[in-house]
Amino acid sequence: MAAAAGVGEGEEVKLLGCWDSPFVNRVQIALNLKGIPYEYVEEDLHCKGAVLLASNPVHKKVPVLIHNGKPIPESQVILQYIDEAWAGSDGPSLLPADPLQRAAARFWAAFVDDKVGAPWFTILFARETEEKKEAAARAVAAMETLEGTLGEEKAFFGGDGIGFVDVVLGSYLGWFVVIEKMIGVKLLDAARMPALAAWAERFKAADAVKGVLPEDVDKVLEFLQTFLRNQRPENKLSPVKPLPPTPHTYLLTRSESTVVPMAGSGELKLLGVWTSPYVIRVRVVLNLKSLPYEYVEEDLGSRKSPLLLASNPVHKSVPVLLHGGRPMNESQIIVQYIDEVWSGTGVPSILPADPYERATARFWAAYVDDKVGPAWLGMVFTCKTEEERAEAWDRAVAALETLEGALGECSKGKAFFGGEGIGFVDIVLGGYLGWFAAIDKLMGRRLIDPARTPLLAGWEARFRAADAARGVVPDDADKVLEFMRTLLAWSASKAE
Ligand SMILES: N[C@@H](CCC(=O)N[C@@H](CS)C(=O)NCC(=O)O)C(=O)O
Repeated sequence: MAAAAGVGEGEEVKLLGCWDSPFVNRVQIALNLKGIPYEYVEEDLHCKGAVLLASNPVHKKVPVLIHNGKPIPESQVILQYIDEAWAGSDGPSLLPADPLQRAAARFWAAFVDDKVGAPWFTILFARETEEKKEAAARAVAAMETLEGTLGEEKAFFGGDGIGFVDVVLGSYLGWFVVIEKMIGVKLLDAARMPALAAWAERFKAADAVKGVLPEDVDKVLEFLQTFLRNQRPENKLSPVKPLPPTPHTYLLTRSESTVVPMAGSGELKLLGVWTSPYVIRVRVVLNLKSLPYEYVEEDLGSRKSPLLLASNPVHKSVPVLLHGGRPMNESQIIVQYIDEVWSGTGVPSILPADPYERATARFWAAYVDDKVGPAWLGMVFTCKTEEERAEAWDRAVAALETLEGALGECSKGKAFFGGEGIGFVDIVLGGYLGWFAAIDKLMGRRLIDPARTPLLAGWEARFRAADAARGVVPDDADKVLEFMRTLLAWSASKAE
């Protein structure tokens, strides 16, 4: 496709992909929208090329975008990178300029991969038809929520033109037809979801989309069958992991509502729970930016506040940040929102300015929630046996070892993942530290063991000592364990 004015000269853009992958297709659509010429390399996922393995050593998945030799994996990270690295192109912006609208777009894009993408994967790879159908029902419920979000008035989720959510959701459209043929379930039923059905037609007709999505249903089905037949145990596909479930079943064991006294305006309200890693992140970043906020401790057991239910109707989880009464949800998204609204001279930045460094930070932050989050939930709440708990421990340790390497690379010998100061990855990982100490006590071993991960051990001490973390990251492991036991007892009594 032709390059837009000023785009592409002297640039080397390569995309490692697989023709039927929605994650790859969305990157192709974004590059087309921006008018960025690129070289496309088709990967054989059963015999991955050396370049793919070297450029995405952590996940070994497509897509990987390689821009002037620098690799960027993970489709949603790539989309944001494209938007930021080619901000000056003639092509449209994927994310809106307004921080609140950006937060909303990020929220719905995450919702799509969590609630439509994860079931999509189960429909493809589960053995039993029953399991496939259950996953399809979950995806349909999510599509109905999206129908309500899109509404009648807008041509696209992005407004008049295709935006971030359109690209993320639209990339699954080719597969919807395949799924209908496979199990007879319509994920997008025009009778029940007229707005989405009309949206899908508009999306598929766009120049940037034409020729990208797989259209030949039988070819896709045949490719999938061959794929499943060839799947050798040592080369098993790793499933698309849903985002770790937000622990909205937390039971509150103490109630407090405080105004944290600090300089600045008073229009921020945070709904939280004191032990939640996700809430702690938001509190740390508010402290880093010296923003005063009202903190409201929620009772998440059976008495979620009406304000919480009204301001996070989709997940009903904390944290919720209300800024001038406008709510936003999901900790990583809230942290980016705060960073975007309160930026400028003298204010510490959470994400770096350089698009590639931003993509790297987003990649590692997603890694933490993908790998550390579920292991933490398992060890503390969901594992039923000692064996299961030991497996979750091993997964957490393996992830922390990978993060030890990431810390070395990102910090370039400085104190934090973010360099001299606390950055995005520091905040995301640091939110778990109170729980790590509690787990250490429970298991009689150290998760961040100075002998195994010396860099992380030094990092933990520095993070805990930072003004922004003090009083926010729990330092009393016994109290955290007491919280855990109360919660488990409450869950057990509910189950009886
Ligand atoms: N979260 C990733 C998912 C990418 C993904 O699952 N890619 C699949 C192809 S659809 C893959 O490369 N699988 C190879 C493997 O798991 O070994 C993204 O958004 O990029």
